[in-house]
Amino acid sequence: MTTMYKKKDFVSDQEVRWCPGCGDYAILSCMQNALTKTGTKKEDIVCVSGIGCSSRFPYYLDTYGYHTIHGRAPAVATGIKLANPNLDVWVITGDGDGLSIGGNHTLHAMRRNVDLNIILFNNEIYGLTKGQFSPTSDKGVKTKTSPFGSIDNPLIPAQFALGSACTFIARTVDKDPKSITDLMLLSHAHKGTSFLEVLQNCVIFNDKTHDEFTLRQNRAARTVTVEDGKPLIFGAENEKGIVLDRLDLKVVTLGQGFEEKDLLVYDTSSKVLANMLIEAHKKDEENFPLALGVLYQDKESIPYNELMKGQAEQVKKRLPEANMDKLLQSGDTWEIK
Ligand SMILES: Cc1ncc(C[n+]2csc(CCOP(=O)(O)OP(=O)(O)O)c2C)c(N)n1
Ligand code: SF4
Repeated sequence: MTTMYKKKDFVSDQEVRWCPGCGDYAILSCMQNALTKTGTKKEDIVCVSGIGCSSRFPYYLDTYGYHTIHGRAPAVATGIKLANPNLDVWVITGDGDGLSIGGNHTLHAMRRNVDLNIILFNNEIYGLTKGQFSPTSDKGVKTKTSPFGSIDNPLIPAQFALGSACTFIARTVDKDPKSITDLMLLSHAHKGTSFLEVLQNCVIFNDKTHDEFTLRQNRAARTVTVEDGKPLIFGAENEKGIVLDRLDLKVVTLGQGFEEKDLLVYDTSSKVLANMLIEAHKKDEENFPLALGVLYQDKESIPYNELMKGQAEQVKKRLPEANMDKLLQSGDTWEIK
């Protein structure tokens, strides 16, 4: 891979206005690192965001950037990519921005499979507006807008992406910079919409909410990192594994009737497996690990922008003499008097 830049080349001259200790800093730093490795020229990189603390990101990254309106970053980014498919377009959004007001826009960018890299910072709260619950907040959580405990079912971003026909879905945590950078690079390499969720800590309004999965000392026991062709194994001593038990997944302890060869081997091309892991964790969060890494990828994916270009070329060949004036005068026309 070509390395054209140093990390400092992607640091902007803007004063960072995130709270000290906010998880957003780690993600920004990983992005600055990742961009040194993509080989893309700075003038060909655009970072688009909506509204929220996370959406301040484009100011802090020294590339082209666009701080758009609440929830609409995927729509604006789609326009940018279709107008100039040579650009690397990154979308930065939060759980409130991308899944509440922007849920519709995120869904359609994904199902169309526009070649965008979406990074969703999931702190399970509205940070910028000072601590209201969001679509990913846990049931029962007490916030400024749920003083008696939220009665909403939380949305699981990776499952939303699976249901929206997204062709690349990954998940990681803000306390694992290597994994964030690696997954950003895999997102970038994917052709089509890539969706990377980062569990991010809001120190002010929802502190420690992901600690069970994000702290280094808990990660081995509480998460499983999936890899294509590798068995589902986890635990501080790699002593736990996941097996297929009829139509369900089950956690087992190695040496207690199960060996490594009995474990389920992950296949990133299987939506069924990705969904089973998500469902098993949802059903029994205490005992079933949270899956991290690339959960799903369609390696054959053809992005919308390529299909659009191909279709336009075909049509141009078929209709060489078409012109705008002729088009406007064609079909049913009315004269309004
Ligand atoms: C149309 C509109 N509705 C509501 C708001 C208020 N608002 C600003 S940011 C935000 C939520 C941001 O939450 P999230 O995306 O989770 O980002 P975070 O601040 O946590 O990074 C809301 C509701 C707005 N700016 N515009
Ligand atoms: S309010 Fe939360 S999400 Fe926003 S900058 Fe502060 S710590 Fe980060």
